[in-house]
Amino acid sequence: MRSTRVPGARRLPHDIPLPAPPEVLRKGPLRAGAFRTALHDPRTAVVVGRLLGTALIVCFLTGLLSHLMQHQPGWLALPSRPVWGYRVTQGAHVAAGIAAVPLLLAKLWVVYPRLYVWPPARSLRHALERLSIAVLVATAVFELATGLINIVQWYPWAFPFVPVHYWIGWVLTGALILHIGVQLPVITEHWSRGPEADPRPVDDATPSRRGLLVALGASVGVVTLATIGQTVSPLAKASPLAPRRPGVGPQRLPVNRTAAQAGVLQPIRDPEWRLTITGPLEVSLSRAELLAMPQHSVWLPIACVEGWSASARWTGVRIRDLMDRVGAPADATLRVFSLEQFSPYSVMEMRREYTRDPLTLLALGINGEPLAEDHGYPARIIAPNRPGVLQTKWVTRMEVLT
Ligand SMILES: Nc1nc2c(c(=O)[nH]1)N[C@H]1C(S)=C(S)[C@@H](COP(=O)(O)O)O[C@H]1N2
Ligand SMILES: [Mo]
Repeated sequence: MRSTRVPGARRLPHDIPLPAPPEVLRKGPLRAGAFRTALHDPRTAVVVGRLLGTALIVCFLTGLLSHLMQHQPGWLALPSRPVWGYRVTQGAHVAAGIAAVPLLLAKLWVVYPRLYVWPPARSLRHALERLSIAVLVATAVFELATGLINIVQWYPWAFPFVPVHYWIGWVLTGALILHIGVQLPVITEHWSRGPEADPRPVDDATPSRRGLLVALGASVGVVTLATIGQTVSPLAKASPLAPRRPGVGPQRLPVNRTAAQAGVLQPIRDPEWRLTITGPLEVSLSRAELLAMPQHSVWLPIACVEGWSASARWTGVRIRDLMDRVGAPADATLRVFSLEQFSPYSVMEMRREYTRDPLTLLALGINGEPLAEDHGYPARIIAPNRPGVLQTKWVTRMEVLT
């Protein structure tokens, strides 16, 4: 092994020649030549950074969309088409988040020598810049970690995941934009490969940049393939790490929360179950009466916020037919109540884009069979292009809001 001193070993990613720390501190990461590989350079930081930045921006935009679909502001009309829209955007949200994990690890490895710049803060501006990096790293780690833990359905924290994941996403995006702004000169300078851009490995034990990027590409490929089958059905068998897979579950559809977990077994098995609809008029319908109404079949996906999705053939009564029964105005909003109580799924609202859509059903059957208890028996909502959390199961009452 050659033991040449790495040229510019104390020239860290900003290309700023750094003053040496005081003699007593020149140990460990603070000694000259502490970082032997040439891959802690700005070009590698830019190449990895733009991949990571792209993944994080995809996460932010798809996450924002998901938030708007779940908390629809009054001024925003949502499209109920394409029916698979949310399946694609939320699948992309989770896939980009998973791909961002190896990208973030690689990026942190490339730039971590900058932790040891000397002096730790040259000026107020430099100190603030370093603080913003601390916020960026902390929020990125937090978002990816909580997202991952959430999709495996483990909720070990004492805070509500959805609003915290959402608001930290804004902080992360702000810190990311600031970082891109501050680093813009470095980014533009190293965006394209320079003549001496691919540094030769220092010795046999250190990788080349190409080697690093190939390994990184392979890691992203493996984690993506191992999980993407949760939404891309033909790849389900190739995805051993997918928390849930299309086709696996009662009636070939995954279940998020079973009837037993939701504590609804007793009321849904009650032969006296009836659906009450209130509006200008009021009706109460048994399952047999609902089955006697015109039945429609639709092929629609359940697309869970946690990234899995699966299509099924749903059969039941059109929501707009039920609303007509109680004399609801065409643009009325519908509030739907589940038998499940004290849960975020107990009440759901649906505006006219969905209620008037001929594909929106009160489903009574799935894939040619009566709904399984875990899929919402005796009746559930299924609507096109909507987050799974709004596809309310075990419906008991609907209220027309006028
Ligand atoms: N009442 C009620 N409805 C619910 C849920 C629930 O826990 N309780 N889970 C929701 C979520 S998060 C999803 S993804 C879908 C899952 O539907 P499935 O179990 O029939 O596949 O139902 C939705 N409807
Ligand atoms: Mo879900």
